[in-house]
Formats: sequence, structure tokens, C-alpha cells
Amino acid sequence: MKPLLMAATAAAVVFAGPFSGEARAQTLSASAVAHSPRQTMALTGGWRFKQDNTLTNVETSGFSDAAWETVGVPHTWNRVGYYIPDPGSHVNTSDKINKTQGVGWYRLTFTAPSTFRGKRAWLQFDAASRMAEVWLNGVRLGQHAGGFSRFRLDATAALKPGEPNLLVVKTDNSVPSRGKPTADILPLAGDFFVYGGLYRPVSLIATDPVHLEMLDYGSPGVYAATQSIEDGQARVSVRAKVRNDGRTAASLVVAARLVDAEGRVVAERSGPVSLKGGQGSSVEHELAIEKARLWQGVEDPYLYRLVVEVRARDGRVLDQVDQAFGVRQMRFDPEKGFFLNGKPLRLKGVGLHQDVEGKGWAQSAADIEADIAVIREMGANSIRLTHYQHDTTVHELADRYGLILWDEIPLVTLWTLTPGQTEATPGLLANARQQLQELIRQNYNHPSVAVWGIANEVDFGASLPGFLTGDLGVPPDPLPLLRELNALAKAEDPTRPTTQANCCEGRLFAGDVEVPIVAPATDLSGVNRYFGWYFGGVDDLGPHLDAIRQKRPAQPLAVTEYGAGGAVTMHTDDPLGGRPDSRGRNQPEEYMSYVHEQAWAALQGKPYLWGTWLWNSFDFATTVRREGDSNDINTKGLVTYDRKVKKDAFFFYKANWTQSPTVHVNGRRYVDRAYRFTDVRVYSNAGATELSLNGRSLGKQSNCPQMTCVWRGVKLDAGENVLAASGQFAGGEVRDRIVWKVSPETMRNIRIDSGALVAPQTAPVRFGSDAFFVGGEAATVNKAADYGKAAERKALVGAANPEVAATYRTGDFRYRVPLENGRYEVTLTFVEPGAKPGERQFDVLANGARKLDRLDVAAAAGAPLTALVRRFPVKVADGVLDVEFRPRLGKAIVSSVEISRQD
Ligand code: GCB
Repeated sequence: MKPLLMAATAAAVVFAGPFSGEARAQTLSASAVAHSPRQTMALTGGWRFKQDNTLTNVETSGFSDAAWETVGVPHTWNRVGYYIPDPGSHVNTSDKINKTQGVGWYRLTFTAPSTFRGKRAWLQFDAASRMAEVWLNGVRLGQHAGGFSRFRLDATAALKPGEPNLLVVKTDNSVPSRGKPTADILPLAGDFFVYGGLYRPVSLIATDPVHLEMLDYGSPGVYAATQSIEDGQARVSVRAKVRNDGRTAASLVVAARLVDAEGRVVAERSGPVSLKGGQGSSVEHELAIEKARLWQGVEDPYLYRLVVEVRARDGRVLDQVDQAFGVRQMRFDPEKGFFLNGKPLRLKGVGLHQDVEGKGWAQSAADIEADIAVIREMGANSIRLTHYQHDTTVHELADRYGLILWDEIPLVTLWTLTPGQTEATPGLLANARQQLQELIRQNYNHPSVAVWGIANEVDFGASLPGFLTGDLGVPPDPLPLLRELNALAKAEDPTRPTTQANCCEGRLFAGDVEVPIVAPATDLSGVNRYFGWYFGGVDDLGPHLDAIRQKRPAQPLAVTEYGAGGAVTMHTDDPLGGRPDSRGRNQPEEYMSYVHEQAWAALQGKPYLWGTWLWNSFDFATTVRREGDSNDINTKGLVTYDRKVKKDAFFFYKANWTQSPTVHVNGRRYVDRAYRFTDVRVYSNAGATELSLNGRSLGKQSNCPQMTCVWRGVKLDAGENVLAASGQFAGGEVRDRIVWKVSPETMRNIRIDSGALVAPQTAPVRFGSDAFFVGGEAATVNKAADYGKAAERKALVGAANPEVAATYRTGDFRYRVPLENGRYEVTLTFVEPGAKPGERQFDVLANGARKLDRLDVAAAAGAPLTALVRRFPVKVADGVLDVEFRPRLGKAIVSSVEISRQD
């Protein structure tokens, strides 16, 4: 349908409504698709809008909307999620936020073209969130439940061609809860905000009384699929649903043809059908293309056009649908992964939400196109369209660029709201079925769509926190719902496999929590796994995947989510220095890069995976989070919510996934450095990459593992440091340049916040995060934030910098700190987290000389959680200070290490 709408601007006729002084202009065009008798009028400007849960009689002509806001569609009233620092530079700020969920009313007066007389008229909504009720000229046309799919309503009887018409739409995005009208509408939960309103285009379409089906779950009424490809010949089946809404019988011809990119008809079939008035029927054709050019993903996304026509016996075209069509076959192998037209193709992709800062879900086609350009720049060949049906534009772009899609319905985490009820209500089941049918029928013809996802993370079982579920008692059972949806998807589309993304199988939970095993309920499966972020370490990912695979060797496995949060204003000097706050503030950009580097190393080496999708392409809005440097934003995007910043990790993928010359010095946003000595990382896919500092070469590196070149222990200059990297490529040199600064204070002193991934910016003197350590583990006396729970801070006695003192390094460890030769004073701060006097003792040695003997922090400080400071002088003669923490009883600890120059 989209080509018709897009064509509308080409030959647009502008109609002015009764209030022509305002932006009430509507556009109409006879579709630019040759011969199509359809007319489409885009209902874009001049809508009146009000968010109000209490209004009545809004659909009546006597109701006055004079005081309402005038808006254009796509529209949402919601504005969610903002970055906290530097509000002046952001689109969303705390004062502009609108998280109200409830009823949003839209009213539009438009003049319907007189050419609509004698035609059938259809109102088409590309989406209305999350439910909608529609009246035209006071007549209730119907309603739709579900915020993501297209729906059409028959407007013929109510429309007044050539006259002003009043269209009224009530949308409602209330949070589903028992008793609310939205209670049975998926999604019931999810880590994303459900915006309200008419956030996708609305249009009025006129067809002949004889037309391709307009009321088949919002579909084009035409279903085409490649049935076989043998010896270069492709067989394509085409099923067209035709309806005669006229009063008299019609003798018709239904024709289908495939047209190549040069405009040549390569296959054509037609056949007669007779329909009585009010009757509908299905017509099947098989088209054979000799020497078919295949749709080969990003390598060659060749598209034919599929044109289906309904003609009168005299040859007059009564209706026509024209869509892109790609000839392709897909196969999924449990050992070898994904095959496109017989060729192995590893799907490397991203998750995507339809959300951009400032506009939310009311993205224009241009916004969507810009997002796809970013995803393609990164080198992804696939997108998981999470966690609901995305619009036609994204599907058309995927067809055009060869991106393989995973489509899914919004069955996310929850399917019942009632304690003790383990299965979905009939209402919810009906809604899930409807949303799945809409997803499949509306997107059936897109060659890019590979799989139908029927659920995301419905396997929390008893591990789902009570505050999310309202304490359901018995964990709900996802399997009956999954089985039903799986069967439905297969009945709707036998050509594509079903799949789902699960959260929990094989993951370690506290205690012996059991989770349901859901993967066998679909053909394929995928795992969302956040090792090194929510749980475990980055190294656990590879063995975990092998273990899952061993459990079900016959089922193709994918990784449907992995990643980490990354705040572009938060930095660490060493991603191994401490734990990130996966549900709290400390989410430095460098840690995100580290997780992606490690995860990709593990994933790349697993040929059995049929695909991997990182989480997420862009930061997105979600009201369950206060994390990183933002509120109500999930920070796992490789690009910020406003699309202004591509985080370092973006370039990791660009260097690894593309051939486009990429040289990127990491850390450009960490300008004021905490340490003079540091590693410099450059993502580069050049044969050889050279780094220079203030014009001096630091050497060349080649064959860097995973396109990641690292210059270790670079000694920065006082003041400005220009770090320039250059890579040699066939087409010439590519350079990148960043500037770091080292203050006079940092030139003389090193202050290490032991155990901290991010050093607090509140300290009176400048600390860096934990770095230069060898061995030991990071720990904290505080409790990190968790699902819905704020972080807990312990009160510390006598600490000059309580935040610095709260984190510590523990175990058998040392610091090897590079320094200029000279005299220094070392200040160590200790806080005993809980051991009693006599339970922990350790020595501290500096360059081999014992400085503290059998230190017992609890005894010396007099109590736990009480700061103890020890100082000693040292002399550095060979460029490094080695401070060793050697346990005598229990584990050694230290909260901060400060080294100040004395001469
Ligand atoms: C998941 C969910 C996704 C969340 C993501 C996260 O597993 O499927 O919706 O946004 O984790 O960031 O925690």
C-alpha cells in the first residue's frame, strides 16, 4: 500500500478545508502507479487534538474543538526520556516531558473529493495507539485494539463526497490493568514506553466497488511467495482476494505479473472470476520466471514489482496493487546457521525501537530512513524489529537494501494481570491472535522478512520480580499461549519459521528458582543474554551458548540480544576496574565498548548461530529506568536517543562488519583525563594504523585483533594532547583525531578510586577510576540499584570522600603505577566493610619495602565502615611504583590510593 501513499505527493492536489487559514490542507492524488484507479487522500494536517479522559459527545458535530491544539499526523502527545547533563543541548528536558497515558481525542474536518462519489471509501490508519474508536460524520465506523498494526474501516456509507466531513478518533494508551479498556491489549509489560495517538499516517482511500480485499487484517489483499527455485527458474505463487461490493454481479479477470527493474514483464498470468454483488473470492496464480535474479540480501537486493490487477471483462482496470517483490529462499540449519538462496549468510544485526528523541513514535518516513542509514553504516545486514510490528517504511527499506528482518508481536514478558491466573484470558488471547495475523498478513510479501517472532522473554517464571507482576503467586504458564500462536503463525504462513527470544534458560538465579523451558515451542529460538551486565562475566557467554545448543542440537539457535549501557558523559579509565550499575547510574561508555568487544569475539566464533542482534541500535524511552546520565532512557543504544552521538562501540562494529575504511580513536568525549598514563584504543580496519601524539609517532600497528589497535601506557603531555590515528586504504589515507587534556594537578598527582568503575565527580580533588591494578576484585560497601529499587548507601565515618571510600579493591593484589621518577607521598584510605578486629590482616609494600605491617583495619579504625588513612613516602627511580597488598589473614583491601609528587 505504501507506494500508493508515497506517490500521493507527486501529483498532489491540495484541498482546503473550511478553515483554510490554518494548516488544514489535505492532499489527494490519483495514485502515480499507472492505471490504478485508486485514489488516496493523506489526512495529515489540521487535526484538532486534546488529551482528556473525561470528555463525552466528542464525535458529535455540535461539539466544539475550538480551544484544542492543532496538530499534524503522525502525532503523539507523549514525550519521554531525557539526558540530565547539559539540558541546553538536548531536545527533551525534564520540563518538556509528558508521560500521561490515557485518552487522546483527534478531530478533523476535511472535504472529501467529489470524485469519491460512487466509489467505496476506506479510512486507513497505519497505527493508532494502543486502541482506537472511529466516527465519521457522527457514525461510529468501528474500533481497533493494538497499537502497531494498520487497520481499515469501511467509510462508504458515512462519507459525504464533495462536502466537509467530520472525522473523530478516540485513542487510548492507558497502561493495561484489570478493568481498563486496554487490559487485554498487548503489550502488558515491557522495557519501552507505549506512546499514545495517531503516530503513523492516516489516509482515506477510494476504490471501485470491485476491489482487492481491503478488510483482510489491514493487508494488501495479495499474498505472494517464492515456492521454488530450480535451475534458475523461480516459481512464485500469488493469491489475490477480490471483492465485489457492488449490487450487481461482475465478470472479472484477475491478473498478476512480475516486472523487472527495467520495466520488462517477466511473468504474467490471468484468469476469470465471477462475483455476485457482495461476494468475495480468492484467486491463485503461479508465475514462473526463467533465469530469475534472486534477492540476495545486502549483496544484491534485487527487486521485481508484483502488479496484481482486477479488470472488468472489457479490460478496464478496476483495482490494482503494486508492490516490491524479491525472489528468495531461506533456510535455517542447526549446525551451519542461516542460508539465503543456498548461500550461507551470517546474520549480524541490531534490535530497533521506533523511537526518537522529541518525536517519540511519531517518526516521519525520513526519520526512519535516516535510522536505517545509520544501521547500514554500521554494517548490519539484519534488524530485529522489536518488540512489536514496525511500519511499512522500514519493511520497504529492508527490501530495498537487502536487510533481513525478524518481525515480532508485542507479547513481552506478561500475558496475565490476575494473581493466580496462569493462562491468558480469552480477550487477551484473541488480541494476541489478531496482532499476529495482522503482522503476518500485512508483511507477508516483503522478501526481507525471514521469521515471525511470537514472544519475547515469557520465560521469567518464578524469577520475575513481584513488583512487576503484582505478586502473581504461581508463576504463569507461557506454553499454552505459545503453542496456540505458533500454530496460528504456521497456518497463516507455512513458508516462514516461527521464533522467539527467551531470557532465562540456563541462567543462574538466586536460590533454585525454576524457569519454564519455552524454546521448543517455536521452530527456531533466540536467547537474550547480558553476561557482564546484568549477570555473570563477559566470558560466560560463549560456554553458555554451547551448553544451550547441546541441550537442543536440532534447533537452530540465535542470540537475540546482548549489550550494555553506555552514557556518553561517563567514563572509566579501565573497564575492569569495577562493576557497572546495570540498573543505576555508573554506565561508562568505555564499559559498553568492552562488553561489545568481548561478546562479539565469542559470537563470531560460533558458526552454528543463525544470527546475532545486539541491543540496541539507538537509546530509547522506557519509564522503568533511571540509569546512566539519563532518566527514562535505556542507554544500550550504540547511538544516542537524539542520533547526535555515535558511541565508540558503533565504530567497533563498523570496523568489523564493513569494508568501508574506518579509523576511530576511542574516548573523544573523555577529554579531561584523570591519569597521565593511559592506553589508547583505535578501531581500525586499515591494513596498518599509525597513532601520533602531538605530532610524534607512537608507532604503527597491523593485523590488530578484531580491528582493535591498542597503544598501551601512552604518556600524555601536560595540557593539550592531540591524538591522531591514520590508516592506509586502497582509496587513500583515513584519519581520525581527538584532543585530550591533562591538568597540572594530574601531572603531579595520581588518585585512584579503588574498586570504582567510575570515580565520583563530587570529590574535592580529582580521582580517576580504578586502574593500574594487578589482581584482586572490585567491591563496594553500598548496594547497587535493582529493578525498581534505588541504590542503598552506607554511612561512612570519617571519610574525606565518602563515595571514594565506599568502593574498594580486595584480595591479593598490587598496583603498578607508571610515574616520573622522583619523590612521592602515598596516601592509602581503608574502610573495613564488615570484618571484626582480628579477622583481616595484610601487609602493604612499596617497591618491595614493607610500609604497613599486619594492618588490621577494623582494629585500627575502631569500627567497621570507618575510614582509616595511612601515609608513607616513596622514591621512584625506574618509572614505576609498585604497591603490593599482601594478605596475612583473609583478604587485603584498599579504598583509594593517592600518590602525590613531593619534589
Ligand atoms: C531484554 C528485553 C528488552 C530490554 C533489554 C534490556 O532482555 O528483551 O526489551 O530492553 O533486555 O535492556 O534490559
